[in-house]
Amino acid sequence: MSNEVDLAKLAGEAQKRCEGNEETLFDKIIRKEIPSDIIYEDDAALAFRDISPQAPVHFLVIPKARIPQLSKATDSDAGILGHLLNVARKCAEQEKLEEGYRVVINNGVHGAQSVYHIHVHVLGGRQMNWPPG
Ligand code: DGP
Repeated sequence: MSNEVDLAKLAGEAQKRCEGNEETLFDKIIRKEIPSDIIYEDDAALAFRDISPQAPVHFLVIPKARIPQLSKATDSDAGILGHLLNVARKCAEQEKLEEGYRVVINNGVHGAQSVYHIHVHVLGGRQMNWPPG
């Protein structure tokens, strides 16, 4: 199989996920069908440690009602999007990231998004570099 075909397949699969009709493993994490290290939960949001941490502290904040990605959000999602950032801030405080931290939302193929359930990455506990790769 050529590299172009592989890339096209990957893009097609990503596009399908972008439609937002498919569950992701984060829905299973919300329903506690997959174990995760949850650090915060309320009726609208969940925060849990990333399975593949890229910093001493690395957790994800997700809405319980799935929005597949930032570019699929609408103006009516402003409340939940704001809530995710508030949860990120409170969890960062709880995790004692007093020296600062990085907040990242990967969006779509060029953003290297791999799970199509919007999530806010919070990374801290070490000096971050800029620009990101
Ligand atoms: P992104 O590339 O922005 O879509 O990030 C998805 C993140 O989700 C990635 O950093 C790894 C994390 N992740 C994937 N599967 C699991 C899982 O089963 N449990 C947890 N805790 N994190 C996961």
